[in-house]
Amino acid sequence: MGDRPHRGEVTTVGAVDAVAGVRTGNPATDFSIALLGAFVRNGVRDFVVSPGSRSQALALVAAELERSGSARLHVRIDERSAGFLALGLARETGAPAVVITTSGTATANVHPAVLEAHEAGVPLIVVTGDRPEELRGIRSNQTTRQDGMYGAAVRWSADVDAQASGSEGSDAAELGLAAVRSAVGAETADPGPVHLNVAFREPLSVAVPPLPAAMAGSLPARAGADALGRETIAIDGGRRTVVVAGADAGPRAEEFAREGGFPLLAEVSSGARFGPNLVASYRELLHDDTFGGAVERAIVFGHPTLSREVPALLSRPDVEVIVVAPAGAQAYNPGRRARVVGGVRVGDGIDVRSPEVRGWVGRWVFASRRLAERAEQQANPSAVAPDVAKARSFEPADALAFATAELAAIRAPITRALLAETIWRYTWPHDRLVLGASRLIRDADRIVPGKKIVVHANRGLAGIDGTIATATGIALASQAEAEQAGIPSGVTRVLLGDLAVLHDAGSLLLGAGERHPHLQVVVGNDGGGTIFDGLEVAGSASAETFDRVLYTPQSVDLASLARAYGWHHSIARTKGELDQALSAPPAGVSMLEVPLTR
Ligand SMILES: Cc1ncc(C[n+]2csc(CCOP(=O)(O)OP(=O)(O)O)c2C)c(N)n1
Ligand SMILES: [Mg+2]
Repeated sequence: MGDRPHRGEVTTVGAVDAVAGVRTGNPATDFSIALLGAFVRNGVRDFVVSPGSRSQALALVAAELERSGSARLHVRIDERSAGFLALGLARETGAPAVVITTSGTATANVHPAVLEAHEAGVPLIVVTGDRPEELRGIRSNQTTRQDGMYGAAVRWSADVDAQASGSEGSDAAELGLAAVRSAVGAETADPGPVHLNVAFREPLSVAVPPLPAAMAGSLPARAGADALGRETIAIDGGRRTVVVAGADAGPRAEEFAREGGFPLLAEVSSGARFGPNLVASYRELLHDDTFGGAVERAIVFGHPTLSREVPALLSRPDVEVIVVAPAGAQAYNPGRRARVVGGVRVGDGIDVRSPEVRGWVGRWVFASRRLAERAEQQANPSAVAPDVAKARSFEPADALAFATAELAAIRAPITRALLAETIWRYTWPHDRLVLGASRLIRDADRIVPGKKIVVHANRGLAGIDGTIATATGIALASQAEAEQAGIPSGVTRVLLGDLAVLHDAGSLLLGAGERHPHLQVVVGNDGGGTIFDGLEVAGSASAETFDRVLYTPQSVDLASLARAYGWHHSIARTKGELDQALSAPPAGVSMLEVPLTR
């Protein structure tokens, strides 16, 4: 979520609009109109519905809100897909997306997305349909203990009787506002998921009358870090300092590093991997005594998860660690010895033009560029500038040598580093890049250069689940918002491994009438989970056993899988094919398969 600003100010429940006045006489439907109307008035734009009987009133009202132009509706039969889709929508917009499910196991399928939202601080509102108290605990059909089922992962949960608060509607509206305020952290500065478990009695709904356009209001503002008791401190000079930017650190990390003249060690999904102070090859340099060994202070933004070197640095007793956490009750704190603050500013004692400051940051940046050039040459030998003299020569031998070299470059096989580097190169600011949990995100983190683009990754829990659904949500939200703003919308690409694709294959299902975003799923197919080949035990365990329980080989025909769901599929085996496929992704949804060697 980074520093994404929240839209506008608090809208109060008192501002009753036309939707809030609609009554049908059916408690379930009236409650649903009041609740969902309140969501829209308080900044919610996206509803994700999974079908079911108990939640029918909510689902029908959500459809009516879309029809009246008040909100966007997305329908998914699998609640796990629905949950991650909502997570992606919320990640991209900063506004809570609402997931609506029926009772029973449906509710548990949202749990993975709830956990990721909890750990990553993404606002999400889950509304689950349930039976009323008198039907619970007596083995009624499809009835279980849903109330409070997400435990400590939610910021707030409520068990509500739709009938008790339905006829008036004002209680439901209060509830909607309270849920949004809690999800965005309006009082707590601790955004995350919220659960409303709603008991509906029969008759479960009536036809929803056409609703007037709802008063689409703005989102409550998130509280400042002082709500968490965290102050903003001044950082002074005199200590050799680096800035570390982990997942979702946001552009503030880059700005602060630049203002203070600090080297910026920014992970690929930090939202801060750009600018003059960027040290892309930070891992190698952290191993080096004259760089990593010389660090005396680290200022951390976001949630670093991609390297072993950063936690090692932060647990060194000779390194002072300051963690900047303007939001989130739980702060990153390796070794529990960090000073956690709400913000930092550059103190008066720092002169960024002084030779010491410029020398320190300059050495890091220079060394990083040297390493990056070398890595790039290894990843992509053909990136070495073509021999232009030969191209211009009239000697047939020169022309042939040039053509042969160029052809070899186009036909070069694809490595992980080349794949990561190429996808990065084709991503522009109006595009979105989503990185799955795989060897590939780590390779990308090792090599890609600075670029100001929007990158998302579910690093809250780094699950391989829900990656396609999350990327779909990001694509739908970014493209809808661009369209609304009248600016060209780009493409969303997701780079992930084969097991992650198979884990979330169900999210390839876009039902009839559902929006197809411009989304390219890029699969690095190495036949299983090769990330585990990096484990120490890979060298000592029996190869057969290791493969069976960790690598978990698969040979699914991804082309058939994609086509079964109506997705375009293509394969890139060489650098030339990869360039072609990434530079012009087909309209709508497509899968690009890139075979990789183990
Ligand atoms: C839901 C979930 N289950 C299990 C894991 C453990 N895990 C991490 S990476 C991985 C395998 C990834 O394989 P693949 O997607 O093919 O990527 P590769 O590393 O091969 O590039 C697994 C099972 C996880 N992160 N999330
Ligand atoms: Mg794999």
